[in-house]
Amino acid sequence: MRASFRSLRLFLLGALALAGALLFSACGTIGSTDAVNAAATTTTPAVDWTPKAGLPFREPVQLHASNGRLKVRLEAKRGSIEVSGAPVVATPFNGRLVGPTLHVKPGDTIETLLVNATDQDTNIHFHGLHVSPKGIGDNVFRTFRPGTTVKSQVTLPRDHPPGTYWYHVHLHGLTEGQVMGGLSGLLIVEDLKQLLPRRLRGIKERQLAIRDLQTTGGVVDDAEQIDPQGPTQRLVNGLLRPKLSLRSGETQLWRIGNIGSDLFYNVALEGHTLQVIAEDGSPVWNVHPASHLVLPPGKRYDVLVTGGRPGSYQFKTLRYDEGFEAQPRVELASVTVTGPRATGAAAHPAIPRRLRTPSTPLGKRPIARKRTFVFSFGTGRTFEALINGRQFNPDVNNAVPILNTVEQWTLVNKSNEDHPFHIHVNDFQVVSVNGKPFHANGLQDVVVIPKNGGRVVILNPFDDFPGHFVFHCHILGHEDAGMMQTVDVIRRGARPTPPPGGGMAHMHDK
Ligand SMILES: [Cu+2]
Repeated sequence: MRASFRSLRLFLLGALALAGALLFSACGTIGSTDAVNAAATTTTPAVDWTPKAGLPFREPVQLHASNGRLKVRLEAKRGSIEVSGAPVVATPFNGRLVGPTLHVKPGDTIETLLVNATDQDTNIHFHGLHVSPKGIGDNVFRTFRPGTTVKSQVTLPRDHPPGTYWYHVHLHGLTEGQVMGGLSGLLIVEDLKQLLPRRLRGIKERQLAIRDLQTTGGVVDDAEQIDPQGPTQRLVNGLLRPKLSLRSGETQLWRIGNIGSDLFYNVALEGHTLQVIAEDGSPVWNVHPASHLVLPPGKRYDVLVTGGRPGSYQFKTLRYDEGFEAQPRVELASVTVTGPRATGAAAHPAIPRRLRTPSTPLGKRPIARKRTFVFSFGTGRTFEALINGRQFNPDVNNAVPILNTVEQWTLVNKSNEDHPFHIHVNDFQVVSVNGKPFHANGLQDVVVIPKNGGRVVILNPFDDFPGHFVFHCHILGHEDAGMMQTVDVIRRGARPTPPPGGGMAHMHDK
């Protein structure tokens, strides 16, 4: 659901784009950065974007920790970048639509320097990591001002679950547009393959960071709302329908993550079964086959894929009905299975049923408290997305759990659209969906609350880390419109404190 002025605005910008394109073709090619910046700031499109389909599959830039530390500089800057073989004006990290993939091991420290070369406030969140939300940690109450360079530092526990995570900007009110502009990337906590039988530990890995890109004449309008029903291109690692291959009989580990702002995906590989070994960075309790996997924004699955009969197959997103809108069936990548059938070390048809998994079900722990949160839309003239009838208030603690207790939360959806619930710092266990017991296969950090009265009950552990953090709908247009609340986890006997920094500085400027 979005404000309706958007389509009119897009129409007007489209007309501008056409006029701009005619003007620029008369003036020749735009080569200089100044011209691009001028084009970007006036929203006059620089170039049209016609992505090339069928380029070879390519992964993002890979950055690895060494000696227990990963230092990474992430520069958010507007400019002309190449996306799937064609120029786009966007505001990504380090000049690429998909940020670098960060690789760490349990126990490592990630140190980021975010260079904010944009004209907007921003900040950073390490989605799914079980780390401290305090200080310069995974603290989304901070505001990184334009023209500043801000350090963040998180240290993963030594028993941190291995799997696929991601990072993205998380500045309330601007998150959707900034993620659309390119401020997100994958984060991999290593050693997931060590939980597999020995014969599978050397298999090839692939990262599939899925997101869409909406442009107006080749310019990503990251200052404004996105139109989730408008024309868009669904990309894998920033590529339109890239080509990849595996050998018949070969098993690969695919790390599939939805790092986009708003859209759901419902992925499937024609003629193949996806064997899920981790969900949201949590290794599963039972490996399970899936013909398709629903990935709302923020969701990740680590799956084993074994090449079938030689041939060409579509990796696609199937139609998915979110309620207010439905996502279409679209090809995401083209997969060639090559023959003859792999033998020896590469051939591993036997998929294990269990992993050596470190996490345990939460059901045996006592429930310290029960809470209910109702997700709905406002009825006013402006678009408002609400939890318990309210928009996000940066100065209020909405829940104050006691450290190292488990709470049972009931999440209710009183709107006509699915809402993917996400909470920072701790993973939860789903115990029922729409009144039916849910046999969880592990912990997770994103769950869809079904539309039209849907009800999800979760067990929420508040382990290890006191401090303030948030839970929210991960359709970022909804989060920006207010569908977010604050948790303050306190030690038993302690008093809650106001959210840090007097809330979020940028919200007090207005
Ligand atoms: Cu939502």
